[in-house]
Amino acid sequence: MQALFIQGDLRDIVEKVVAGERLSRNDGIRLFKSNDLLTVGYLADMVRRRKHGDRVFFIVNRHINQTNICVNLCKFCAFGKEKGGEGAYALTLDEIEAAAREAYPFGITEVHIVGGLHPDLTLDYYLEMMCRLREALPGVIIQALTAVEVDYLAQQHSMSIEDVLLALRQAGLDSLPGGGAEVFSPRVRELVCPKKISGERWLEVHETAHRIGMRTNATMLYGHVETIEERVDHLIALRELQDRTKGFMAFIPLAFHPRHTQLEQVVTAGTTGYEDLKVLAVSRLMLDNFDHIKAFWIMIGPKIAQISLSFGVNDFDGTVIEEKITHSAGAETAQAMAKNEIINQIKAAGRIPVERDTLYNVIREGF
Ligand code: V47
Repeated sequence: MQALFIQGDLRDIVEKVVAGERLSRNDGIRLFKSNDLLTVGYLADMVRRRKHGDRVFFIVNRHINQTNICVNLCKFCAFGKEKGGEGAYALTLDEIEAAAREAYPFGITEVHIVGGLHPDLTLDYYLEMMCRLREALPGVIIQALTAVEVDYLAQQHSMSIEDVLLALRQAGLDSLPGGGAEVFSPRVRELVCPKKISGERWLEVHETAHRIGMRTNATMLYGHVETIEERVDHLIALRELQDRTKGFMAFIPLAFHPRHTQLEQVVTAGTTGYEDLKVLAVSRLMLDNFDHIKAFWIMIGPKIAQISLSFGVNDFDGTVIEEKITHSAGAETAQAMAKNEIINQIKAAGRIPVERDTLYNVIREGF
């Protein structure tokens, strides 16, 4: 009821959120255009609290980027390299297994593996990767391969998306991460990632994963050439798919880092903390059918990630251990955050830390 006393331009949206009504495209645009960040955040916090109370999830995980060799070379990406180019690499399966084994004693429950579209890494490489990780790290969940990588394997082998996913699952893949979504608008894709699969195809891969019972995440790369309307359309496309499948677990907005990318001359600065908080909050409000909104501290920094816990976020990701994609593009954050540090950040925000696995099963609560 307290929210009803808020005055100003957003009053009708406040009433909708208090009543638990779905927000429209126009509401989303107005929220993004509003400079009343505290009201937007207050509303997102109200929704978060309804869904999760004081609990904030985190995960003990290890990211591995198997290769930076990529045939797409998107303009927003400083990580991708041409085959044979300076700094190009592809990890062997032994190296990947060793990296995962090294992290096992830290109590990881997830390995998160994404990389470039390497023309010579076939489905067999990935199937063996899954089998070896499954065997080497019993109980650890494998979240790997963006929709873009899954599509590339399907093209390489003239297979359907479903058959690729079924083969990978049989070998040990549990879940798809949310990368590669960028912004679905064809205009934006033409400007920043002309060779990448379309937004429709990205959604189709996730819909297929959901159909075979695989849970996935979703992202949006913001802070480059996209308009507010294109952001809202992206969120609504995700919301519509989620209405049909209920297969998404979390949404993670990704803050664009311009350094060393082909967009460096066009987008001269990274996102601001104000924008990061607004994107997280509006995402919470628009994605009413998503359980979790996740802050990836690697991209927005631990301080904004912590404050975002009062702006709609209920998941603080993660220990990570090693991150190459954002750090290639100038990220100044650390590579890893110790589990205790994450717990401290959450507690200092007045919340209850809950360790989860990839699928949001609770591992431990009450630290
Ligand atoms: O797909 C690439 C993005 C993604 C840049 O699913 C960039 O739980 C910022 O998807 N600046 C990979 N972002 C990371 C990702 C992710 C991260 C954390 C959790 C999850 C999850 C997924 O990073 C890429 C692309 O969209 N990216 N270049 C850049 N310069």
